[in-house]
Amino acid sequence: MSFGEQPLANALIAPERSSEQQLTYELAPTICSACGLFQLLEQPTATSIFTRKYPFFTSTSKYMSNHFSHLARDLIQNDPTLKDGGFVIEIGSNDGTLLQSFAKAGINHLGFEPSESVANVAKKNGINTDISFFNSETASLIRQKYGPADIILGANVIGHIAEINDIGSGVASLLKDDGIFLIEAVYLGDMLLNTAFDQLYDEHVFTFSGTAVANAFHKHGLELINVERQSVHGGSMRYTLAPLGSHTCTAAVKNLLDEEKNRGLNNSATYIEFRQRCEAIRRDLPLLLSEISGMGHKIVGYGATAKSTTVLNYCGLGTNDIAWIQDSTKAKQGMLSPQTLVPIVPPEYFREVSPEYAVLFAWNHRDEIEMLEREWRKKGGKWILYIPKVTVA
Ligand code: DWN
Ligand code: SAH
Repeated sequence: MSFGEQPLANALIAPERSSEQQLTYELAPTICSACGLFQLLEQPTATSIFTRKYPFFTSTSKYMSNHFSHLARDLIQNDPTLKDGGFVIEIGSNDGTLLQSFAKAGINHLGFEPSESVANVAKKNGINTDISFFNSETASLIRQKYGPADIILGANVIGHIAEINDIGSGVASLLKDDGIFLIEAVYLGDMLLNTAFDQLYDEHVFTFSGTAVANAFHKHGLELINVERQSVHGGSMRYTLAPLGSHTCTAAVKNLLDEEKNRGLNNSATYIEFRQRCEAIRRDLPLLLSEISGMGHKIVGYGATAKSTTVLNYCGLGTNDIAWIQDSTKAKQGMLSPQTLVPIVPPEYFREVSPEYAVLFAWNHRDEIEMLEREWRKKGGKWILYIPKVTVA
């Protein structure tokens, strides 16, 4: 299916450059019937996406910071040798939110992070960070310099890298014989179930299922040994992989692969229904917005997410529909949304204006945001939701 021409989801525009032509590509996902890998047909280059201005900082969500500190705590508890000369590597370490727990525990660590904007924050906080893309070449340089890793982590990043086979061989060569490779990512099954089409954008080259992850890494000698559902980012999966035969495989893996077969994750009918539900949202959301603004109410956006770029461009929405978007990220404030040029403002402005309606583009962080915006809700502030379908709450 196609979501049309789209700009890069995080390519925010400085107001003085708003008349310049922006890079666009066709957002057209498909699924490989042989290996089950759900993927984008057209993929803009990684160097055009992950730049020195990349504006997404993991630490903007307290909930995500907690999630990652729990993950680190569990890994450290499960492997007491880590504190004794162990080595943890993170791919896509961003501002160091996850690695900081290992650093605090005195564990050798290294993050691969190509986007300078976020990597520099991690470095400033004392997190060892290599400002480069992880690939088989950089992996081999690190192995020569520091030796193999006990744990390689990749949260919301492995599906961002088009050269998945190069990643597989890089990870396999950098991991100890009894090491583990842990991936966390938005889960294809949840994306389909929730009609969360806004999880699709240039950075998400692949949206993983258990079946696809098992197939993709098996050919590099890595076996899927465990899977655990996570509630974060609207429904994610944690996949643990290890060198073939080094660990026992849990029943959860077989259960998930069976479930995916039964749910028809590899059947075209599943995707035809998904497309119909996406098209219903594309029809209903602009209608609801024009109805509400026709009654004289102000509508804004909440969270200048990567996801919002897909929604705005797919549904043909712009400044006539959404006055501005509030976002707590300093680097996003004062910028304009890609292609649609909606201004991004700080939270203080949201609270001052107290608009009647806000489209919740950061719907994956709803619990956290409801707590923050209690006062606004008490005053009658309403969310416009579009996932799993268009509603007012
Ligand atoms: O995979 C990816 C995920 C992890 O992060 C990346 N490819 C890009 C990015 O996607 P996103 O922009 O859709 O992520 P979030 O976490 O949904 O973005 C939330 C946005 O909302 C941030 O810009 C921060 C902002 N925010 C806010 O203004 N107030 C967030 C919270 C929690 C808040 O209270
Ligand atoms: N892991 C963090 C960040 C996710 S955003 C989290 O879960 O919140 C994706 C991050 O991966 C960005 O910071 C981006 O710069 C980085 N990235 C993209 N390609 C990469 C690669 N090949 N190697 C390492 N990091 C990469």
